[in-house]
Amino acid sequence: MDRSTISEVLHYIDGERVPSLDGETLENIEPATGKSLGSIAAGKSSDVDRAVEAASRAAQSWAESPPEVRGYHLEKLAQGIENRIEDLAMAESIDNGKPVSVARSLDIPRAAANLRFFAGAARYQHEDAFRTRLPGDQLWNVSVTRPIGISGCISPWNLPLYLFTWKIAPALAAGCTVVGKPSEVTPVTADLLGRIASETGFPPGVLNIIQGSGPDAGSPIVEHPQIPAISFTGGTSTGAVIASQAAPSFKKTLLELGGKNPTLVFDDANFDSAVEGAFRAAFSNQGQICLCGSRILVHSSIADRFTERLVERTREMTIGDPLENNTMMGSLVSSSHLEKVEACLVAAKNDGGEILTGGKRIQPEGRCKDGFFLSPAVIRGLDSKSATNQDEIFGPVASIITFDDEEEAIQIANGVRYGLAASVWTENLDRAIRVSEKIEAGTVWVNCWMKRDLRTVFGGVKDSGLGREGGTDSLRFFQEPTNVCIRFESNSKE
Ligand code: TXE
Repeated sequence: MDRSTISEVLHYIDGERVPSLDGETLENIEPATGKSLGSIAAGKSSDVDRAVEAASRAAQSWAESPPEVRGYHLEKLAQGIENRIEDLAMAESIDNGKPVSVARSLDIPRAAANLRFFAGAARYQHEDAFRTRLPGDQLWNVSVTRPIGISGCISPWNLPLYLFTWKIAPALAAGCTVVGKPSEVTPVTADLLGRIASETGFPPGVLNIIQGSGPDAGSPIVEHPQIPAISFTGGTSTGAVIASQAAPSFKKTLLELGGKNPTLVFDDANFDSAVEGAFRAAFSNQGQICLCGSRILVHSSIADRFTERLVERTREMTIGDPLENNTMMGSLVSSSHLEKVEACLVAAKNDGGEILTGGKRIQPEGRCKDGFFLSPAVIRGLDSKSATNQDEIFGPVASIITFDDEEEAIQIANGVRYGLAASVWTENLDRAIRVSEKIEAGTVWVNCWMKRDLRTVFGGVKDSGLGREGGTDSLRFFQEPTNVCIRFESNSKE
């Protein structure tokens, strides 16, 4: 991939890639090397206004276009992504620090799948109608949905193109024009998506992409009077800020926030599957997925053997240059995030935790010697109420907590302010169902992790979010239904 194509990240407004009106830029740092990748247009409210004007001009024709036309454009965008999988995977890996193998197998294919899924959802979404019979009144009640309007879609840095398209696809499919903003930490693939939109003839003004920081570019989107809906994925504290900014104008908000997800391993689990499942849940994407299983709850009778095997498995990870195909763990996303995770490890030790492996900075040979690498850490011996077991660390850190019975496991699992996801490992079907029903989370996987069907509801409870994405839930978020009640004469007067 020619790195010059990602050295200048611009906005995508009204079908054109443009710099900020004030010409200001941010620097983009490559996490694996700590060196500059180039510049990012630093969006401000004036750029957001330009994007909203373009979205407003395109709004009526897009809203009135037949769903199959919207589906056609979304599928062309998906095809454009699929035609450039290797370039996009390289760009994502360079920008985020994740292994290129992960970007190639997960991030980029899922971005295309998001667009294709909602192209189909648009075509097959039905309206509800009810035949109402009242004394003296014969009625049809028809629920008619219309697009809510210009939609703000704000996404994070951990799965950049995957989550950006997960938000814009249903909005576009529902007939909304979009002002989207990726994270300033990983802006590159959204910029490449703008190029692909131009190449595939995506109607100008329907999709607009603003680059820049949260306060300078994100806030103006949240507060813009012509944007009635905000779909956000990111940190819980940022979600609270966005909710407070949106509240005064009663904007519709969908908030996908942080998690502190438990992996529950019972004594009757398939031992090897549970070790591998807990390992993947803890360390995939450098532990930088809101769904990661950062708390591993293990029945006391198998805890020592399980811990020993998990430590062995963790030490097998090849950590290094994310652009090498055999790399299993790349760098964290930024130096500040690396420092945040390291501070959490210091706190874990101060609280009496035993770090059984990892938690050390790694300096790979060659071009990555100054990158933001940290070896995956397994900790044990901390109370379930310690900061390590309560707060989202969002890095390659897993903490083992033991339990003696089902009730205790459920109590520990639910004993945090989050409620996003969990995985339960047991060969006992009754126990799997009993436990899954009692866990406070939006998603519970049984004997698996991160298996996704885009039709299913996705989202969190408590401090993990507000609302649900997935399938018709995503479409409905970007629509406003109106019930039309029609009275008619059932007997002809002729
Ligand atoms: O996310 P932020 P960050 C968690 C994780 C991480 C923490 C912060 O714990 O350490 O969140 O990460 C935009 N108005 N997750 O700083 O700040 C911002 O520009 C409008 C979990 O990356 O939430 C970016 O585009 N927008 C999460 C997006 O919000 C604002 C994945 C996310 O940024 C804004 C990533 C504002 N005031 C981090 N402030 C998950 N649930 O998957 C920021 N933004």
